[in-house]
Amino acid sequence: MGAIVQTRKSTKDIAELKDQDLIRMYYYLKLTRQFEDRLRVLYRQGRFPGSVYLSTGQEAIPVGCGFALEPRDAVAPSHRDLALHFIRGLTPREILAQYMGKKTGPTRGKDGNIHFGNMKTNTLGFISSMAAGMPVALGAALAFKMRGEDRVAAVFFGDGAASTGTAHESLNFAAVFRLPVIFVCNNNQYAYSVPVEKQMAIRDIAERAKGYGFPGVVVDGNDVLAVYRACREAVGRARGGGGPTLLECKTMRMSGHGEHDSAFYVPSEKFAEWKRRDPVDRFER
Ligand SMILES: Cc1ncc(C[n+]2csc(CCOP(=O)(O)OP(=O)(O)O)c2C)c(N)n1
Repeated sequence: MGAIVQTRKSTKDIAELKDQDLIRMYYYLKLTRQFEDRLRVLYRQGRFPGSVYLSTGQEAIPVGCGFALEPRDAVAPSHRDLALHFIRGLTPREILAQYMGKKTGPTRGKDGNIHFGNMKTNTLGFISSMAAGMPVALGAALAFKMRGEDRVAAVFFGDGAASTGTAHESLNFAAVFRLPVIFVCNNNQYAYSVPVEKQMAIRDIAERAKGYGFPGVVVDGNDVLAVYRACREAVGRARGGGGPTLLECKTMRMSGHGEHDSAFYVPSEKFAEWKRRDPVDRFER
């Protein structure tokens, strides 16, 4: 039996969402898209000391999960989860200050792009894209469990990171200690220039969870309601003592790895195909 594939058909948990929540979800999808479009322009104008890593095309993942988690839960966002920072209260002005290396940014000018967090909002600082946030999130989850707190931790990472040793050790550790953790993998088809089919021999990353002894779920990562529902279920399992879940959100990175990368290696048909599934347009419709 393979990984569980979830579709949007069941609306059971979505029914919990009020109109106001749906409007807020839409707000964060749009805010992230428009803010990142602006970052792209500023980068090209040479206004930032470092590079820029964007989440265009993947916004539904941090938004869907951001709404499925409670503020008391810990999140460890990846470099493609800007929406999570907005949902947890950082402002566009603060993020811009971060990119410009100003003292009004979350690292007060110590970093020029994505390496920041905010302990006041239970947002663990981003270390590296290659799964380094996983053991830290496990530490948070272990602390919650040992203290008997009703909190979970969610850690976000890419398909490339999913194949590192750290990721495998983390999945195993979480399983053995039955930690209240949600592993959210954005499978955006590329790890830098390497397509996913060239770095793993399986179709669904979620399949790996079975080898460690917990559920793996495949979800349409471009459907914010499907992501919300799948994450909500995983959060419920973690809170109830049922341990971890690996949530694989299928999506597409609709730009280069960073804005310094033209993504010349991605066939244009692939971009066109995924553009039709754009998460913001879909939710709007
Ligand atoms: C130890 C280490 N090796 C290499 C890199 C460079 N690097 C940054 S992101 C990345 C690929 C990440 O791919 P994936 O996990 O699929 O995430 P995505 O960027 O596609 O969201 C690489 C190789 C790094 N940051 N750290």
